[in-house]
Amino acid sequence: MSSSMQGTAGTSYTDEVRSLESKMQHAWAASGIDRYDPDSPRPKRFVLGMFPYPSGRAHLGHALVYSISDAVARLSRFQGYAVLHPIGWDAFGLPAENAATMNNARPADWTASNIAAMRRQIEAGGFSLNWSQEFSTADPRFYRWTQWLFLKLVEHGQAYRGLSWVNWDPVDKTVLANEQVIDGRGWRSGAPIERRQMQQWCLRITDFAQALHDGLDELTGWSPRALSAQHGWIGRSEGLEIDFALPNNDGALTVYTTQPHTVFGVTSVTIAPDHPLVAELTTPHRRPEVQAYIERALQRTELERQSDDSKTGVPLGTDVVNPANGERVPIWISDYVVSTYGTGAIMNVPAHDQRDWDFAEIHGLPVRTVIEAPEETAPPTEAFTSQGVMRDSGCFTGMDSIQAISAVAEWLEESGVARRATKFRLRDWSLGRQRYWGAPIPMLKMPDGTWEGVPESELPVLLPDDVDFSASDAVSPLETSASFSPVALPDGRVAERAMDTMDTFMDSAWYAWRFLELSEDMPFAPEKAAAWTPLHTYVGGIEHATQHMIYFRYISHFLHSIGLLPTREPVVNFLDNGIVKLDGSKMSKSKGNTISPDDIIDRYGADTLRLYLLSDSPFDKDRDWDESGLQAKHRFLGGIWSTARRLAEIRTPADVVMPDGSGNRAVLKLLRTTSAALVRIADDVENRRSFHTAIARLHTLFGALRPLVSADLSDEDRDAVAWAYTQSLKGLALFAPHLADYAWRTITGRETTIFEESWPEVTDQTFGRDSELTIGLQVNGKFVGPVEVGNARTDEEIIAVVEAGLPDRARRRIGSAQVTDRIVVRDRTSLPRTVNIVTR
Ligand code: ANZ
Repeated sequence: MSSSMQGTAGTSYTDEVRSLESKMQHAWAASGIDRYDPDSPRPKRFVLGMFPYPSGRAHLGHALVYSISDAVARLSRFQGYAVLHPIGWDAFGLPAENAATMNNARPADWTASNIAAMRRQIEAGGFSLNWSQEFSTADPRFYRWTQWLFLKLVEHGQAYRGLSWVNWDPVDKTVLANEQVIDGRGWRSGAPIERRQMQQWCLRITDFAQALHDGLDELTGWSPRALSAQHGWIGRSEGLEIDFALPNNDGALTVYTTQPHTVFGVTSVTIAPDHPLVAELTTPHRRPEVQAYIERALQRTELERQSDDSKTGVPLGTDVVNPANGERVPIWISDYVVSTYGTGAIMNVPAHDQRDWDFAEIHGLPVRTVIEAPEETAPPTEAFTSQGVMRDSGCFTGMDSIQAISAVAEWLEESGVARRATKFRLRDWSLGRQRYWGAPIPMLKMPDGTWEGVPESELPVLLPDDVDFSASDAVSPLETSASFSPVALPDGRVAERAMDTMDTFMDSAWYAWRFLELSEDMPFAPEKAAAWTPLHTYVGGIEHATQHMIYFRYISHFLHSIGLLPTREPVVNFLDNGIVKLDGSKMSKSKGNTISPDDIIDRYGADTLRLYLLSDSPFDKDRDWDESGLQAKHRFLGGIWSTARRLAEIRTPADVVMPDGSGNRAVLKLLRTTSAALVRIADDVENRRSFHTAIARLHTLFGALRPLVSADLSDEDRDAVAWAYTQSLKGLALFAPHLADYAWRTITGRETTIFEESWPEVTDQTFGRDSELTIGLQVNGKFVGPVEVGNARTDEEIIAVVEAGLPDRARRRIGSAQVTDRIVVRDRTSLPRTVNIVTR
């Protein structure tokens, strides 16, 4: 056989790959193999990679996302599912608007040309996408339904106008998005940004906080890191609200705590700078200092305030009474207490809370220990936050601190000064954006000042064209349009339109369902949703594990509550991929360290790129770009390209049939290897989402096939090899579909695609089991010799075989010690390699 890259007529895989891939893509398009068949009688699967934002260029992250979704989609089709694997464009957003301001381009044109460029790039990847279902969220035929959804939210009491913080540019007199604030200054004016409160449209996602929290228990197909991000964002906490009486019996200040047992250690109470009682609780001589502090604090975002450890603050001059011991303690304000969580007021226990410790240290407040550390020696240098024994705590002194939590809580409750409370970190969703390139909020302000929804029949509320992006005195660009607002009502009155557009997270919170059906009459049909949802697999970066995935879940819960979706939870399996780095850092245009997928596809083909991106390490780990690894994948594929052609020379291309077995030991072994590998590859992709091990198995498998392709065999055995080869191509087809289909056609002589075939119905017993496995035996990690385990493969089988025939050397090593564990160690293709017997 010639060198791996050389074909018969002196051509090579590298020379041929571009035309081969484009031929396959044309054949797929012509045959309609990737058609979406909404009414298919087959079981259904909806597989989706997060839709791209059309920035202008697709990057390796996109290639990775669709390589993952495509592997799942293609395996599902082989397994007999009808598959929906669509793509669209998350087309609204600020960059289009910035381009409009800078280059005088229309956001719609800028976006459309970016979509056209990126569509070409993504098409070159050869993903089995349902392009028939493509849409852009900036298309009025889509955003009309985003507006419809908003009206549904209004109808069901989910939307309201509330105060929300915005970034105000005092020179341009406009609201800026967070991305437009650079080092605290406006991106165009350079002016220091002020934080201001403005009336905005908000959504009551907090109504669903408990349901969103509870739903997480169902999500067994999500990674622990994604679930923990969701838990953190929703932030459910159970605690106690405790009333600290104000002087002169003038009501109470209520604090929220999760550690009620520390109440005897309180040495001050701190409230948020924007707590409603600040003014009332500030004594006249403290007022100037308090006022100055509040002004400074409110210029900072909540995030800045909480991540900062300077722990500034000022006292208000008033005391409150600790209900546990009747002691008076001073009230402070500090910006590490946020007004939007709990009650916006906390009891400070410096001895047992590190933030309170730091605060007390800076401001010279006393520290009072009420939980004794088990081995206390020197005076503490930080807060003690573990379990211990209560002290100086009235009748609770001497009690274990964990038991004291509920004991103290009950006592305070019974005394009528406290109530149990459940709190969430989740805040309502402030939806309004003072931006142009988004879906206009379909609301009208009536002459009497009340708000009404635009009638459904008048949707969409179109974005106007007559907008001046350079006007620097408008809160929102829509205000510069003469055609947009006001509007004459049928009854002769005149109403003003809402001038804001929706946060683009609203588009991505429901877009998945639009793929089901691009209807003019409804957002999507409930029957289609009943048949196709929830998403079986959703692929995207872990950075979306909070915001997007929270909003997506919220809107799905909402749509379920009004009967439009069959399940609350939108996503069964969430595959959160890692990122592709260059020399250890994230690729970015601004750093100039990017690798273009186009360039790689040009040189090596899409199959090489796709196989490479999923090989070697788990898909959810970050990986460093390595050209030599890429070339190794290219050589591997080149080897398959030439052996497939070689097989077609030796054996006249013809259909393949599954053999019964073979009298030839090597061929029989190959059949066993092939069927076992295919079972594992399907399991890797379907259940373990372990694409890199599936690819490692393909390497082993094609390595075993190769020598047999040109071996001296009977016709029957050659046919058996051809069968094994073509079935292995189905495994390859999940990652390198072009070459797999090309090789399939070459070997079978068919004009039809491999993707019309089914996954082979084999088990790892189909050809009997290979009964020759030998593995290493260890005692306490020390090698004692090889053992024959015959055809045992599961942990239990292997341990049973090993125990039954324990070699003398192992017996001597174990001696009279007690065996505590037996561990089967597997290689990365999960074949057993070693058994380790562990003794006490
Ligand atoms: C007294 C105490 C003693 C606390 C102690 C902790 C340890 P999670 O679990 O996240 O809900 N807290 C309450 N409201 C706050 C607010 N608006 N801003 C900042 N901090 C606030 O956190 C609850 C704890 O966070 C509460 O329990 C309170 O401090 C603080 F040894 O109360 B703790």
